[in-house]
Order: sequence, then C-alpha cells, then structure tokens
Amino acid sequence: MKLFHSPASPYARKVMVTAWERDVQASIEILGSSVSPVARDEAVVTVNSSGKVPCAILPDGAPLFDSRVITQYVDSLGKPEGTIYPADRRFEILTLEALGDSIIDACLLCRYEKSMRPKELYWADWYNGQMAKIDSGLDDLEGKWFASLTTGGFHAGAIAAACTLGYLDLRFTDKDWRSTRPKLAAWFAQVSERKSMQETFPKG
Ligand SMILES: N[C@@H](CCC(=O)N[C@@H](CS)C(=O)NCC(=O)O)C(=O)O
Repeated sequence: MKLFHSPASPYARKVMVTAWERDVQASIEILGSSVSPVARDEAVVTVNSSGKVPCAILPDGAPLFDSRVITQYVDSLGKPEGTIYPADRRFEILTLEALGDSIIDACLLCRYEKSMRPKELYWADWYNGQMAKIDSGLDDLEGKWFASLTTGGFHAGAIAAACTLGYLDLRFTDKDWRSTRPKLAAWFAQVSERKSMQETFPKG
C-alpha cells in the first residue's frame, strides 16, 4: 500500500501507529505530500478529491481514505487476534476514535485560523469556539471516556487519543491541558513510551 503522508499530521500518525502496533509497517510505502486548504497538492487530489492526507493507494490501484478507513484496512493486514478493533467493543472504540478525531478537527481549525488566515480576518469567536470543543473533548477523555480509553490495550480509540495529545504538544505548546487532567496526562506519558509512538513522533 502507498500512503500519502505528512510527518506533522495526527491523522496520518494514527495510520502509522496502527501499522507499528500490528507489525505491518514494512508493507507501507510512504509518499510525501504538501497539503493545505489554500494550496492543494494535485497528486493527493487525484486520489482523494478533498486533497487531504492521509490517503492511500492499494496494490490494485484502488484509493482509500480517510484515516478511519485506512486504520481499519491496516489493522486487517495484521493477525486477527491482535486487532485494534475488537469485535465485542467495535462501536465503543469507533466512537472513541471519532472523539479523538473531533478534537483534532478543532485543533486544525484553530491552527489554520492563526497561521493561515490573514491577520486582519482573524475571528476570535471562531477560534474560541473551536478551543471550547478541544477542552470539552479533553474533559471527556479525562472523565466519562477514561475507562474505555485505558481498558483493553492500545486499541484504535486509544491510538486516536494519543495522536491527538501528541498534536496538542506539537502545535499548542502554551496550552496547559495536563494540570486539570492528571489521569489523561499520566496515561499519555505511559503510552508515549511505546515503540509505535516513538517511531512516529511528529515533525514539522
Ligand atoms: N477526516 C480526515 C481529515 C484529514 C485532514 O484534515 N488532514 C489534514 C492534514 S492533518 C489535511 O490534509 N489538510 C489539508 C486540507 O484541509 O486541505 C481524516 O481523518 O483523514
């Protein structure tokens, strides 16, 4: 499988953490990309009309996107007994993955608002509204989702949450998300030691 990737993308990181966890990383050929909502990468657009990464090309040429579809495909390449989507918790774990992704979505919108939009068009209410989504999502990871997050190994929901927290540390260095969420902070410190997380440490 070929994977359009970006080393700072938390969605692409989910795919590669999954690959390392399932020991199928050697079956993925990484293709570089240069994506942005205002300067699209035509090679990516050819595969995924949204122009977003990650997106993949299967050995038979079929396209695959987005990250939640690709992680399931990559998971299917590994041994069934080690799946990160255990059948008896499938929808719970998919929902937790969606929660992690929704926090990333808000992070990206905040980042685009500050780093891409012309300064005179900056909209503080928009930024604050997205930041409120980030905070309520993190509160849910610390609270009502914490048992799901930490039970049953490093499953797809846990991988999404870990990639989300990694992105916060990469791009929102002045955001102190840890002091009011001590359990989440301790869990993240622990899972960050995994080889899959170390090998995919974000850059850029
Ligand atoms: N729902 C998508 C989101 C992917 C996404 O937004 N990726 C960002 C990079 S982190 C991107 O490609 N942005 C470029 C754009 O919005 O055009 C997924 O889960 O893969």
